[in-house]
Amino acid sequence: MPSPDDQPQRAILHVDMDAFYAAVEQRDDPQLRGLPVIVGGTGRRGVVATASYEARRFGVGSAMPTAQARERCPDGIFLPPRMARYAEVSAQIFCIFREFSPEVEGLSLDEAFIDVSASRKLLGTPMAMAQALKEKIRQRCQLACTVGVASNKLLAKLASGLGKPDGIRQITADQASAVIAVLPIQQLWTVGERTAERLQAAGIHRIGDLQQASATTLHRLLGPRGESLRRLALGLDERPVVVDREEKSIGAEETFERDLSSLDQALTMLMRLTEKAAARLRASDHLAAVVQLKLRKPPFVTQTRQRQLKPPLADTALLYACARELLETWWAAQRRPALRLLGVSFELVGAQTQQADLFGAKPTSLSLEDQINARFGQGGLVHARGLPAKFGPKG
Ligand code: TTP
Ligand code: MG
Repeated sequence: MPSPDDQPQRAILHVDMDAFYAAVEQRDDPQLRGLPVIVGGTGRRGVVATASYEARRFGVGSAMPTAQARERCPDGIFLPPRMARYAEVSAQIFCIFREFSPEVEGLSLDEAFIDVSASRKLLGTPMAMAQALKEKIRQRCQLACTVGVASNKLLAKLASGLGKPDGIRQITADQASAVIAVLPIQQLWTVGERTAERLQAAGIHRIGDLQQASATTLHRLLGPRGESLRRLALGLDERPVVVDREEKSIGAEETFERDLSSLDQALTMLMRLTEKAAARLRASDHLAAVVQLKLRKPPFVTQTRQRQLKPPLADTALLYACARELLETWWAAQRRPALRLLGVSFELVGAQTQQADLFGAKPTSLSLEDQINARFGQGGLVHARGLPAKFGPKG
């Protein structure tokens, strides 16, 4: 088998929308253009999802508590996220990505790798494609993005980071190790917080320090991973662009203004979340193979509990029964049980294969419950458990 080095160089684009949620808000409401717009949780414990570049000048950024963002940017315009709208715009930009190649790997709503190696004959150089892609997104969606251009995913992503905002940045293979040497090690793919701490303790702060470190040092610090990290530091990365897998999980979660401290409250919330997630599960024509709970207790400890479902299913009552058992077991094991956040999610398997329609009739994936909810809005028909205590059953 020829080594990757013998193969013709690949051409990979990494596209990332600029200040995505905030940019969509500014596009939809022209009065917001040019203003510091901050999208995120607006409640007491809200966290910033993103800030427009105007707001970033005040030091506001993703993951910052909203309260702190208000202090830094008192004249900011604070908006709650409109996820459905961002998902819609995301679908539009992904359609544009696929005009350049079918090899698109989405990383989030606003970010993807595109392997355009085979498109060069038809569409020109990778730089020309990056230019055309930006132009199409600007014309059709009135949004700005940044494109990184390189011969692998690692460099393409670092390139887009360097080109932000509203830019195109190419890192060629021969410039690679010099260009990325100055970047902090945290920007290198696979370097998380713990690895970074270990490396920093040994005086390795920048990617350049990693390039210089001896194989023995890296092996001592990171074991066999040391060598693969050194290759990444040199800008070498053979990972293929993996065309989008299907959605793997569906869920719903909520952060509470005040911690939930009674089991009854928690179960009511659990029913509501299960109902929401189960409706989405059935609409997507999938069954749940695993139920997972996400439990965050004060101050900020997040745990998960899960159970496999055999056979996989999509019935709200059965999913709730399973989720309820998980919650009750968790609750009983806590010294002072309280929840700051509760989430329920399902790992998916395709439904069609599981529910073959023997008679050739068009299968309807929506239960009566979902059809009523689709017709009258979510919440038209809910299980009594999910209603406020006044309406719901006891226990
Ligand atoms: P990013 O691409 O990381 O950020 P961005 O698009 O807002 O800004 P830029 O790329 O120009 O730096 O994330 C995309 C969206 O994901 C962002 O608009 C909001 C959301 N998001 C969160 O909700 N929480 C986070 O902590 C981050 C980083 C992003
Ligand atoms: Mg972005």
